[in-house]
Formats: sequence, structure tokens, C-alpha cells
Amino acid sequence: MKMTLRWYGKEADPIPLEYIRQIPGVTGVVTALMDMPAGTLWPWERIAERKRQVEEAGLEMKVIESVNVHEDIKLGLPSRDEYIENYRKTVQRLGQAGVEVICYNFMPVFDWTRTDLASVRPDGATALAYRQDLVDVIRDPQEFADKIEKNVQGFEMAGWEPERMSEVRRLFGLYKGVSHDDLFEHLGYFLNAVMPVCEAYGVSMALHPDDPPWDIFGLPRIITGRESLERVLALADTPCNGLTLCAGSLGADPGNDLPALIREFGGRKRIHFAHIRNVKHCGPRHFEETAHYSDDGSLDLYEIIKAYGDVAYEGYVRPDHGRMIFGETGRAGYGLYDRALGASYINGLWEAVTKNDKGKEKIL
Ligand SMILES: [Mn+2]
Repeated sequence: MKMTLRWYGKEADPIPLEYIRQIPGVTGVVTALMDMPAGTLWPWERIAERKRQVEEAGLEMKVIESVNVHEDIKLGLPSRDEYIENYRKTVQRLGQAGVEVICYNFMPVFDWTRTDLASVRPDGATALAYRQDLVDVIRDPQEFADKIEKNVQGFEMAGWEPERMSEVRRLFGLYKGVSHDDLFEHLGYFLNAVMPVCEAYGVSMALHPDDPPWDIFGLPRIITGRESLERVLALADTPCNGLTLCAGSLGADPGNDLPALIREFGGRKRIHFAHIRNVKHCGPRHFEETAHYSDDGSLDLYEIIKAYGDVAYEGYVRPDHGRMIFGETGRAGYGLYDRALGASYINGLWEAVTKNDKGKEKIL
């Protein structure tokens, strides 16, 4: 297990790399060129510059999160081939820069979605939360767009700036009639075009599950649990076609058995990146994010780390969203303090779990 922290880049992230370097056990950052629109070819100079900044701080840049997939690829439009070609070239350049893993997602229109970015927890910390009942009342994308534009409580979505809302309305129209099976087919087309470049340049694709892992706003979501993860791997049967196992995203559905998923897909060496965090189930399709600490949420972090130990996981890992604590302000879910606590907690569990295993080996 190689511990990393997500970092948005010097211009977009208030947290200096020097601070990240001081979290025990963190060897690298997971980063991206956030300003590059989906479908564009990442300039070599920008990739090299980012790598230089990271390495000057004594850290590694082995994982990119994310290279976003253009909506036309998800929709399977004829224009997708041009965007896929840019994706292939970007993968090649990242591979040449020493990147080993690319995290991406295949969620239509929206990335991760929450209805509250600063839900107050009993200890005074704030965290991200989601309530399906707030979303269910929305039937019309226009109404949905209006609520976000007016910043109605419960609709303060990160990064959903008003300028994007006209695009959202157009996309809702394009997704009419696109089924779950269609999305899988379009994902397979994309993966099979990208895999040869991954194999040639030593890059693994790691698909992040949908968050939350169910349909929202009438849009199909396909990466939701065991069956769909299996189906993704079968689309392109090569080790380069792998998963980002996000405990918090999949764990929002109490039906997903995280340790079992880790043993199954980690045992087959198809988990290339692990997101680890906790989540508290508050009701049907209602959850809030918590501290990583097992007792604070509904997931058993000890059992999750133990499962990674059982499959001798050697890939990259990062603490996922953190709460806002100690008076910190900044990007929701991505403060320094709680993610540092999360990394240390995960490192502690990992040390305990793996030292025992090594001890057993020695005795045998
Ligand atoms: Mn995640």
C-alpha cells in the first residue's frame, strides 16, 4: 500500500506540497490539470511542469485523478473518436512522464453529487452529506438548474457554476433514451480504444464508481456494485483495465460488502487505486460523510484495511474526503487536517495488519 494525498495544483489548491510532505508515510500526490476541459490533449509542458513541482517537494506523481471523459464518449456520439484520440495521446504522455495509474469516471453529466457541503456533525465538524428525498422532488432539469442558480439550500453543488447550467439542460436532452446497457457499450468502446496505449506505456486505467451509486435526476448510473464492477472488467480483459475501489462511494449503499469486494477484485489484481473513507447511513439513500475512524461511521475501516492486507495490496491509496475541522476553510472535502488524520489512521491500521502477517510468515 502506497499512501498519497490528492492535490489540485499550486494555483487551485491552498495546501502547499511542503505540508503534505510532512504527513507521515505519504510518498506522493494524486493530481490533475484541473483547467483542462474534458476531451482536450494535455500539453506536454504542463505535465512536465506539474511533475517537476511535485518532485521538487520530495513527492511522487504516479497517479492522475482525473483525466475526464468527454460527454460525447459517454453518449456514444460520432464525434467521440476525436476525443478518444486526444485521450489516447494524453495517456501516452502521462505514461512517458512516469504516471502508472489514471483514475476516471463514467458518470453522465454530474460528477460526485451532494445535497449539503457543510452538514454540521455532533462534534461541530462539517462534512458532505446527501439526501435523496431532496433530489427526488426534482422532475425537470430546468427546475433543478434554477435551484442551483438561486443557491437554494440543499443545492449548493461544488463546481456547478451558473454558466454551466445551460449546458446541463442540453445534456439532459441528449441523455434521453440512453440506457444502462448503452452506457456500458460506450464504456467498452472507449476502453478498447485506450487499452493498447495503456499496455504500451505501462499505464493502468482505474474506474471510479458512481457517487452516489444509484441513478440520479433520471440519469443512468452504471458503476454501483459487485455485478457492475465485474461487467466493467469483462469489457476489456487486460490488467490495465482496473478499478478505483472507493470505499465511501460504494459504501453509501449498505448492500455493498466492501471487504468482500476488496478480496475479490484485489485478489485478481484489478484494484489499482484505493479511496478510503467512512460514511454514515442515516436512512434510505441518505448518508453523511464522517471521520475515517470506524466508530464514527457505518463502515468498519479495520475490516477494509484487513482485506487489503489479505490480498497483499501493493497499489496506491489515499484518504478520501475529509471533514472540515480545527477551523480550517477551503475546498469542501479536501482540507488538510482531517485528511492527514485519515492517512495516519489508515497507516496505523495497515502497519498493524501487515506486521502480524509478516510475523506469521517468519514463524512458518
Ligand atoms: Mn472516491
